[in-house]
Amino acid sequence: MNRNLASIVAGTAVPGAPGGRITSTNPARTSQIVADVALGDAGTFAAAARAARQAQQAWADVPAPVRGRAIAHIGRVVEANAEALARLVTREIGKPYAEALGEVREIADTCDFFLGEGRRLYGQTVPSEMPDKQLFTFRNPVGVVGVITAGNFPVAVPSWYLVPALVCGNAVVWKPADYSPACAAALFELFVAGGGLPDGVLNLVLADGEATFAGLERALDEGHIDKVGFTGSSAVGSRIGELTGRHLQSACLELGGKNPMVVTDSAELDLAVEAALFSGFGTAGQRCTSLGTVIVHESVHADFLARFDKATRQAAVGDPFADVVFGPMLDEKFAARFEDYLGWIQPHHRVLGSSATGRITAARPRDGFVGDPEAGIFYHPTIVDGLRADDAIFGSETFGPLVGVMPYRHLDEAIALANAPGYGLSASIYTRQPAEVFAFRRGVSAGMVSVNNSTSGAEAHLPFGGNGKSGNGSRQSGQWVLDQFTRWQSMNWDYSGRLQKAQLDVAELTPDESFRLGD
Ligand code: UN1
Repeated sequence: MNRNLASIVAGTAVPGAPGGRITSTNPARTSQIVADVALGDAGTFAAAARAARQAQQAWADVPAPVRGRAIAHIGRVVEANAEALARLVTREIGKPYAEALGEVREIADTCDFFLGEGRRLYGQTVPSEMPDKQLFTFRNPVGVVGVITAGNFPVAVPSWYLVPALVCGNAVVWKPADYSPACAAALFELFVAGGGLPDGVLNLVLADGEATFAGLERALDEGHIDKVGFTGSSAVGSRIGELTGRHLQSACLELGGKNPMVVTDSAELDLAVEAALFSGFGTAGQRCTSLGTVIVHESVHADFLARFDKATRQAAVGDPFADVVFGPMLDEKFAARFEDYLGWIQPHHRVLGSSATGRITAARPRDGFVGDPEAGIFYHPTIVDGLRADDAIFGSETFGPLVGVMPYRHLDEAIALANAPGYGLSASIYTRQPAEVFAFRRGVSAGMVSVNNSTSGAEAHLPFGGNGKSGNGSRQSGQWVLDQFTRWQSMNWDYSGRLQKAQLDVAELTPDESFRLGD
């Protein structure tokens, strides 16, 4: 079914196509159109922020437990539509169907966590230093939240923003990736219908990147955006951080990763290989948590590499509705960028993992490919061994099915290599030695550390986020994200009937500090 989509502001589809028209196609079968899309422009984004501003106070006035009920209903309606939504994810961005179902599950998990938050959103009562005075803290919504998301997790990652933002009493303008508009429109409908959300509480803006940036700038100038949540590249994240910083705001930034996996000499190699395959090539290596470089102890380097090469050669690649490890690239623009990354391979590298590198075609076939490679945007999985610390492939995220491998001798050296690219999202270690686990945890710069587990597949209720080029230290998910979508307000209440001055009118006890116990 082909869909006609437009932005939705204050409950109404935006007429015309001020930002032009695009089509969204199936990357596994590029002749198949998934949606015709009328794009909005900067004005659409600014109008959506105005509509959200108008709707926000009434939404904040809805008692938090009732907002929590809305989240509960959204979770149930997402579950009831799980297969349809997962099928759409697979059709629009080519994520294998089993993974797409997992992605939908992550929305329900997020709703399950936050539905109870409507009944918590705890503040504190705090003792005062003076009598007949009481201190309190309250969580207030920040106001209007602008959410800008990538399309590699077109429904789960947006829910990480939308669910807590809404339960905390904020109104939202959501701008999804321009290559996953049909998934976005479906999720938007599930939220609005399932949650019974009043018009304007959640608004959808379909626009390209530049129009979004201009619209965000305008909305910030007009004072209609109070917080930005952004998931995407480090380059765009730093532009958004700069723009919001000028407005004295700190955005919630979830950016790229160059995620290392350290395989020590005590590692169970087959487990490490399975994890490298899943996190290196799952979603065709297009997760922010995808494995970047395997840093493997020199004594097991050759053995690990041989096993990893074998497993990668045997991995099923192709039709994402079949049982495959990975399907197509998300969109042509990611394929074009991936071609650039392949150009970073140097003569000193050894390339393994498939029968060829680059796009899978009749001339460059992949053994065991499932389906017709030329119908879509499919790439060979590529292992690049022999990385050096000054290689571009070592230092930068290479979004796509490419994993680097390099040896190390001492754990300190492995930790330094893990941190060297300057990202800090997810890092993993395979070892049987507790001392190595804790040395790694302490030394590695990542916000998320896995022990005997891959770099991807974070659970939806632990703090998610990174440091360095991976983000500005903000964390999503679980109780930690509440600090992104609320502001603490403190209140003191003096009922003594006089002006008691803090720090001045405070009773002092008189200790005897020279006191010593007798023998
Ligand atoms: C992302 O790629 O932006 O941990 C998020 C994982 C997923 C989320 C990835 N649960 O791999």
